[in-house]
Amino acid sequence: MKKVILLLSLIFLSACKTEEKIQTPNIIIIYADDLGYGDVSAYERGQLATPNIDKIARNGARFTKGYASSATCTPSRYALMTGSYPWRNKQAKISTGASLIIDTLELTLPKMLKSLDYQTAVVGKWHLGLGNSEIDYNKKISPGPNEVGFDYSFIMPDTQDRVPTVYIENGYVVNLDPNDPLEVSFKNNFEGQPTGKENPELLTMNWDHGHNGTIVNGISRIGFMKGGKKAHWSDIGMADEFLTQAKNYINKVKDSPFFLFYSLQQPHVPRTPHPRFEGISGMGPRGDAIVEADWAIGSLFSYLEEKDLLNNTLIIISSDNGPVLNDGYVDDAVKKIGKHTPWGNLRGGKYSLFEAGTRVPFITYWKDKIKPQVSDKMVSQIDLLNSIASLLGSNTRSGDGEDLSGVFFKNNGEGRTELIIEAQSRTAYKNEDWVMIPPYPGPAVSTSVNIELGNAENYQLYNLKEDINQQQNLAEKEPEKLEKMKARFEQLLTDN
Ligand code: NG6
Ligand code: CA
Repeated sequence: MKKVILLLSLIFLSACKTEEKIQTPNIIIIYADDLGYGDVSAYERGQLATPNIDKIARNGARFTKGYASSATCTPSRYALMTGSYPWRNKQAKISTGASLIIDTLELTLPKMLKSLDYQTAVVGKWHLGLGNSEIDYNKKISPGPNEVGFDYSFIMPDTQDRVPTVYIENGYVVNLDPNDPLEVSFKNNFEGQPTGKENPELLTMNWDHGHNGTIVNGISRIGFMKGGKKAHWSDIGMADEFLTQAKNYINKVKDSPFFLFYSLQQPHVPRTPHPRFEGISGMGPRGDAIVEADWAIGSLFSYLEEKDLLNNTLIIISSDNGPVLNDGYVDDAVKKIGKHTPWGNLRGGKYSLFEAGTRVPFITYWKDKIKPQVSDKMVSQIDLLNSIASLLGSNTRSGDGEDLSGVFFKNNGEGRTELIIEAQSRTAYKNEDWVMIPPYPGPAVSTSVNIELGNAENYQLYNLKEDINQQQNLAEKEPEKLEKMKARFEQLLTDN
């Protein structure tokens, strides 16, 4: 009898072990664009309601110290995709058109997942560059997402405020009529093409700074563009388009494990929520666009439920950088903000080395696997590659990421002790509750966007535990701490 019990328990144990080993959940990273720490109501800091994100947050792990690598989009995306610090790559700056900034030989999250037989796709904003130097949009555009690990791509190439205003599917401009070739330039206008600068009477949304190039759908953009009329996207239809593409992809590949990078354009400028969301937030288009994004996330979640995929799908929600109100268009974001605080209780915003630049909403959800929890462990998007690899039993690791699979997916373990954050090529160093910002030239406040950038003549040192809003510079009071942090920071910057 004892032998039988022993045998049975051995079988049971090995079954458990095997089960643990072969976990291959679908993985969906939902990545918002410029969504602030206080924009998600689960963070209990602002006035907006995001019930769908909240539902996922309440039933998963919600991180209060979750960081994007950078305070702007391209470098954060680079870090998320490669697990490498963006300041190591000189090209990892806000990208405009050419070229692809991920080397096709570089390790990426989708490549790692492909090695484990995942199907991989990106739907939505790309903004990691395309092609090599010049792009001919009338031919296959390569290299791009498909050359760095994605089996399928349906993307907005850069940002909603940049030309070309077309979608690209697996390297080809969608709906392009060969008789109406698409030409793009970031230097000169094409003859006879109206611009926001010269033809403000054609605009339905006024520009405030920059953004006065070619007009598409009544909105002038960064850069110039001619032709390709049939291919122009509908700004108000963008959320629906990305959602439909995401669902179609899931439906197509649902029988094998898949990775979907669902990269939303909201609430980046120009904010163009579908008319059914217009006025819904009372905060103008920025608030409405966030409500629209929240709706899209809810719709995707329901779709997973409907297709019986929810049990086996790991969902990660975050944002590429902190919030900004006026990012170049006059759209009521400032006027109608009321008591809402997109930056939560943090200082700064997009472009800033202060906390609100990089500390963003960060949620992991896996039904019945991740227990509901609010975690104050320090985590960064740069860690997702290594952590997902570890969860799936892969030995692949990037150089700069940490394996935080416990913290992210198992409600256990420790977070990071240190992290370098970046904002427009400037870097700062965090260690536990401390953050040290080196001196940088340049304005303390960017007047165009009205955000404190973190620039100062002297070193800044803050203790976030006691001073989350970074009001007390302790650099003079704590010289030893400052020196220690400076030394470690220098060491990290020079180590490879
Ligand atoms: C800036 C744009 C800003 C936005 C940003 C990129 C101007 C004056 N400002 O250069 O509007 O497009 O680039 O944002 O052109 S990000 O979230 O994609 O990094
Ligand atoms: Ca962004």
